[in-house]
Amino acid sequence: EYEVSSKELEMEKRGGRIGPKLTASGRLLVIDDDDVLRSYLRSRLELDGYTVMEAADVESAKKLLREWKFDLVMLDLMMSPQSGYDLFEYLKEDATLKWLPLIVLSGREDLQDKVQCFYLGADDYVTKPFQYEELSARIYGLLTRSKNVENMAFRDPLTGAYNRRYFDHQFSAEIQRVERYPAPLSVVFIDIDRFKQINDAYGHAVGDMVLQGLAHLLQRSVRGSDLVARYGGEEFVLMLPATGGHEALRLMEDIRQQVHGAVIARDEESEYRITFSAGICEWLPGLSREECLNRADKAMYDAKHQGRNRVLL
Ligand code: GH3
Ligand code: MG
Ligand code: MG
Ligand code: MG
Repeated sequence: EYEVSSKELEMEKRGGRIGPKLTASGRLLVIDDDDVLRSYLRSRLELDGYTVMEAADVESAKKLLREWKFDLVMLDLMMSPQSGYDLFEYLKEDATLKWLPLIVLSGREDLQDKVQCFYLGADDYVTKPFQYEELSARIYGLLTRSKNVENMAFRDPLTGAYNRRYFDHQFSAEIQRVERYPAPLSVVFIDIDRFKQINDAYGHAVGDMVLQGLAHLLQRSVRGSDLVARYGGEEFVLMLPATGGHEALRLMEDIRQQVHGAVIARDEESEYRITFSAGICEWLPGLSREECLNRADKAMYDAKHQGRNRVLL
């Protein structure tokens, strides 16, 4: 049974904490059948700045994992009717959940449980009762490391946009998801018009600034659930979940006009403007990731041939 340690209660009364004041953020999922523990953890984690969701059993945890994107999961082993091990299997089979940082919260000290959990892919194993400060520090460390690894593996260093590897992975996962739970899904292929002329006329550094400017504008113009990635040199792709082809066309037409009217980058010498051409493909059942992207790419080439600075569906 979980108990708050006397030291902790003492600290809480003083409103203090051992560790540094955190500016923590992230969405955490606490899965435990112990109501008291869950609500205690939730209130402490929320004070640290996290967003917290709770599940009391494996089925409701699965439901939340399908509906939300979490940064970290805390999982109790001893639950009924299904145990925490059942959720382990579920997480490891799903491409989008496989690498989700996972801390096991267990009442069992058995070596066998610990060893099994780490082989199954747990990042940490904390036994109950625990002191909140220690758990909080473990969460913070795990989140920081996983964000860093994610950034290095999945972000383009020049623009900060996601890279092609991440896009392909997420797009495949999204296709898997809409095959199971039907919903609209569109992708957009964007290519800057006559970008070579910018490099030739003003130099590579200005070209780089322009790429950064466009990436920022794209990121500002889409929803949080949309994905912006740099796919190649001066090519960007967007993944737009819950968005049909015509809605994507309206969005892209709006972005096209914004870019056409904007100063995308500036330095002491000058202000730089660009246009882009884009192609959209709405995913339909049976289309592979490659086929879908090829269609968007082909629509983009048609837009080029029709005179550039336009978007085609
Ligand atoms: P189009 O309208 O037909 O797309 O013409 P374009 O000039 O944009 O097309 P092209 O594919 O011929 O040229 C793309 C250029 O993008 C060539 C390459 O030098 C430049 N480029 C690719 N990656 C980078 C980069 O990271 N930084 C800079 N500054 N330029 C890049
Ligand atoms: Mg339990
Ligand atoms: Mg190109
Ligand atoms: Mg181009």
